[in-house]
Amino acid sequence: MKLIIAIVQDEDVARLVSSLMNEGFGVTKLATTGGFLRAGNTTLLIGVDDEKYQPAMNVIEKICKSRRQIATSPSPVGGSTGTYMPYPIEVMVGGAICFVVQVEQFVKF
Ligand code: 2BA
Repeated sequence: MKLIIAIVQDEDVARLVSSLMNEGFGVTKLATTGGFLRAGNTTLLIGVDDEKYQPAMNVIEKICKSRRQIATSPSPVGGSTGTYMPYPIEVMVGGAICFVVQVEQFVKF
């Protein structure tokens, strides 16, 4: 069994969760925040049997789009004594960032 930890943009979540559920996958949704943009995103935990791993990844790949986002530059970490001038930056976010880990044990009580 594998656990897919997928960080996706909020815009893609409704369609992605529906598609995964329709195909019989179990999904847990967490509200998360990106460290760079400090904007909301969503992390999905999807536990899958090994033979269902690739079909699940195919659904994620099909639905999650990459998008350009204009954001204000994050404020410097660590504080500063001078004046800080935020400036707009463009970044390409997504489609989805996926971490895949082998599950040692799956127990349901
Ligand atoms: P954020 O950290 O808010 O990053 C949003 C987007 O900003 C990233 O998109 C990337 O294009 C850009 N970015 C991130 N760090 C940057 C930096 N130091 N300098 C310049 N640009 C930077 P994605 O790569 O698609 O990442 C989307 C979200 O996935 C991230 O949101 C973060 O929440 C998560 N993520 C990405 N890589 C991760 C990692 N290695 N570990 C944990 N979470 C990660």
